[in-house]
Amino acid sequence: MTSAPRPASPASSEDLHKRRAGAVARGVGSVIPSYVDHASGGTIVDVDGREWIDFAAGIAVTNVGNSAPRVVAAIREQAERFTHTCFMVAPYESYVAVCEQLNTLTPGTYEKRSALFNSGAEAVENAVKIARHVTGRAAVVVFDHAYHGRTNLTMALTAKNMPYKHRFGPFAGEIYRVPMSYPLRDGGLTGPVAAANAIELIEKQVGAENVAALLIEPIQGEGGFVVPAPGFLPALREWATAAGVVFVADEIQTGFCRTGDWFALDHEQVEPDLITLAKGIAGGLPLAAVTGRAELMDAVHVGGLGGTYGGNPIACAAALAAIETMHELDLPTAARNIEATMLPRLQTLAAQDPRIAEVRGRGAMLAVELVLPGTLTPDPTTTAAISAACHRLGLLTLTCGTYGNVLRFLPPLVIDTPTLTRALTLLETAFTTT
Ligand code: PLZ
Repeated sequence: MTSAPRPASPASSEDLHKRRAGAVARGVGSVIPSYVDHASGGTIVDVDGREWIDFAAGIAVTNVGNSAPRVVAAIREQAERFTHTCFMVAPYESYVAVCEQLNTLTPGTYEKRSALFNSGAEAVENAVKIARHVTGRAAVVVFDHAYHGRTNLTMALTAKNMPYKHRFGPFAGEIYRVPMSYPLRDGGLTGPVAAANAIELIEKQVGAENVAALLIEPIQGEGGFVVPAPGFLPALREWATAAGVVFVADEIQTGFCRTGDWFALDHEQVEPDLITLAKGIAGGLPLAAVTGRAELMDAVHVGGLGGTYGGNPIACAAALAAIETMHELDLPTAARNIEATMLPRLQTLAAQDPRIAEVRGRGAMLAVELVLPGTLTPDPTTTAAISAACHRLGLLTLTCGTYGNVLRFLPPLVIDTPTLTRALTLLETAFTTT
């Protein structure tokens, strides 16, 4: 799985950081000040020769690892044949093959169609377009703590102001936000009760007959790895069916084996009408998709969906190779094994450290939420300090959450057990020394 070592770049991270300040817009941030030289299935090596254990996977993208052998071979082979013709101009097989794969792999036993795009935000935008077109309705219901992207429509769908929305409005209209099932913070409401509360708000404040789509992350990503109580998603699914509302699952962060199933909805056997996909789909290349019921997807007029680069041939070749790798290495099981290794250690840590209010997540999408001991008051300061301590120790962690108080762990699913175990020891050290 390791890429051939290449000579490190002659520039140091410090040099590159200085060059960056004069070239790259300040609004684009980076978690660490180190610049990458190469990366593999569980580690990143920077230009200074320092190794980092990767608990970010490029924000849940490199599920098959960086430079996975099949992915690299497929990219190389496709790049030599042709790099771009635009599927809307001169189509090619790999686009069709990716759609066939997605139609088979995603939850839902009905006939499906797919369309390919470049980014998660673009997939979400298109899912909303399709739902509005099909229903002739305008309203879109989203949830507290949701994250769906940074474009104008998806900023409106995203909950958190800083850094995503601040002074970037006005935002798209007809977006309505309702409470998410968040067991730690909603008093432990059962899934069906939390769903009934959300549904009541929708019916009273929006009107079911005005709602085109209900859009939800089955486990919230940027919003804090919030896992809804069991029964929440099935109850919303049932209501959407009865109300003629398109149920859209945003599995951009949870998809492609991350949670121990191919998709997070598989866990409660919920079938979406549309599902948005990106991130893990193509082993690191930019590709995204909307997959869904054939009668919804096919309702849009010819030419109504598309884009210059959507389903670029190199990205499609990478996706086919990444999906083959997921099968070959049985990555759903790998994600469950990561959970089996990590969860007991995180729980032991939580039992010893009163700042950890909860350990949660599923598969290789795990997190701890930090509070002031004895309260539920979020503690973003300690969270940032512990994450920074991890970075000093060589463990690349990310934070998330509306309150910035969740430390999340997203290792590549191919990470080997010794590296994973070493990472947990570093994490424990970060907690005991911060
Ligand atoms: N939907 C559920 O997680 C992307 C964004 C990080 P794009 N999440 C990481 C950042 O700060 O920009 C995401 C997601 C869910 C949609 C998206 C958007 O996907 O590929 O970043 O557009």
